[in-house]
Amino acid sequence: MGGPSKSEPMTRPAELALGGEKPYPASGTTAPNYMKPRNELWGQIKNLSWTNNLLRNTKGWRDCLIEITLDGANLVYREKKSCFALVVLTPKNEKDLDAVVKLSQLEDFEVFKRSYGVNDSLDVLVPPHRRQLVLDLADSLQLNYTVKAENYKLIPDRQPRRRVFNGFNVFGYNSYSGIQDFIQGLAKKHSHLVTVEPAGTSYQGRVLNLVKISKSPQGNNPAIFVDAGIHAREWVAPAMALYLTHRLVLGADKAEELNGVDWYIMPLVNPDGYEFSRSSPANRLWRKTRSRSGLLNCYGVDGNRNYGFKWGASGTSSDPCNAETYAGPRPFSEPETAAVKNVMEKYSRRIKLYVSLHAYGQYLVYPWGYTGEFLPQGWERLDRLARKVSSAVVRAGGEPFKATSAGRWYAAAGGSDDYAFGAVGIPYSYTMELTRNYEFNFPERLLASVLPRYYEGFKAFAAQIKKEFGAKRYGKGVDVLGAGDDNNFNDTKQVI
Ligand code: 0X9
Ligand code: ZN
Repeated sequence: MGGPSKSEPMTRPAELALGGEKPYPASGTTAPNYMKPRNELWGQIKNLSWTNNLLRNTKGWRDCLIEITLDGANLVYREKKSCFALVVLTPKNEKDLDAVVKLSQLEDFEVFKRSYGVNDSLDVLVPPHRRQLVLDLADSLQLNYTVKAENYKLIPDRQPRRRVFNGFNVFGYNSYSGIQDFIQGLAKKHSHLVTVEPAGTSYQGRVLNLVKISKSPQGNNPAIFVDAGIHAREWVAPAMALYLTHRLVLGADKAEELNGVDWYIMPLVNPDGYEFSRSSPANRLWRKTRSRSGLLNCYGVDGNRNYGFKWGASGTSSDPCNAETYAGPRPFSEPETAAVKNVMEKYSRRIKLYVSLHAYGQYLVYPWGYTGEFLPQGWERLDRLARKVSSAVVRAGGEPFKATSAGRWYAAAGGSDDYAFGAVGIPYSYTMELTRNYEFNFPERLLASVLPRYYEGFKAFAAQIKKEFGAKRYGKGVDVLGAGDDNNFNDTKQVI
């Protein structure tokens, strides 16, 4: 049940016929599931990985199904109009939550966002031929769900451009080259304040730039390191990193957040994936890097599973061809994550705060990410600062963040936040998931209202770093947890 029917075309000939592209299975192969008992439905879903593999490996799979038929000896394929549905399931109690967590572990659809708890939704993108099955399952589990979009729209709405710089819009989604021009332009114009350092090269050869903003030529200040865009489709993240850069530089005269604190910003960690996600609506939801897996014709590693701290311990996949969370062949296999690691290590003595920008859901999470069972020693500090930042954003008119450990939301190892905290010893480390509605398609026209609100959060971050690690505190024997200290022992049992 649920697998491909015998009349379906074979994979191999189709691959050849399509010049290496693997085909979609024909639709309509799944029998209706009305009133099926719960266990049988779970069983069906688990058996579907064969079809799922095909779907995920096919170019444009998220766009629309392609129907393949045999016409004599030839394979004929055509696009169908039935597209993917965005299904939002909201647990109303602990029992629902259990079911939702279980459902999110299945592989037959793409999880956009996991649920953190009661009243926080699980968002999944469901292919047309699996929609009925998923909805039946939700019904049988008595889950509250909505089909938010019947045909999920992949094209973001675009706005007339308000240009503040050559080819670059500070409240827009910019190209890699536009971003490069902007950064280089800033460094040229504000050379006393901004330096651009090449920190590595992406798999496809794009330069990974690190922007340093500092008022202190001696370079003794505590530092904040912000990166963005490790996940290609999360466009609002690099937009925020660049807005942060813009504000720090343009407001440098008055900005308290630059007095006594240095900033290192890597605005686009995964430019290959980013450009791929910009290349066509069918590629809009690309998440990973673009490295090619050894012998296989499969692409990409989830950069946020590729860091070398508890690598592969939880929430990752080892299948390069079939998962959004493939951890890579080994830790730091990706030049992009190796570049971030090198920055962390090079400036480890001074970096007191690391923030990795992502989307979406309005979460501000801290280590551990690899486990939901334990919290690190001193987690209260991390939690307190997260709440301060959230309050600052709320005061500016923004939405609050859910502050928690990443692992309590869902456990996933190999994240940059755990590496910064656990391996490098950076005392404050966060993953910040920007925006809540619109999934990955946060409209460009709304950037002008949300980015300045988030900036207030960064002011709160800076204030804390200054207070705790600022110049006056050095030399007085103040006992603070500094970089190089090992944050990886004396874990505290998770208190939920
Ligand atoms: O799963 C992730 O990598 C992050 N969420 S996202 O939707 N942007 O993909 C959360 C990472 C939290 N940190 C760790 N699990 N270490
Ligand atoms: Zn992300």
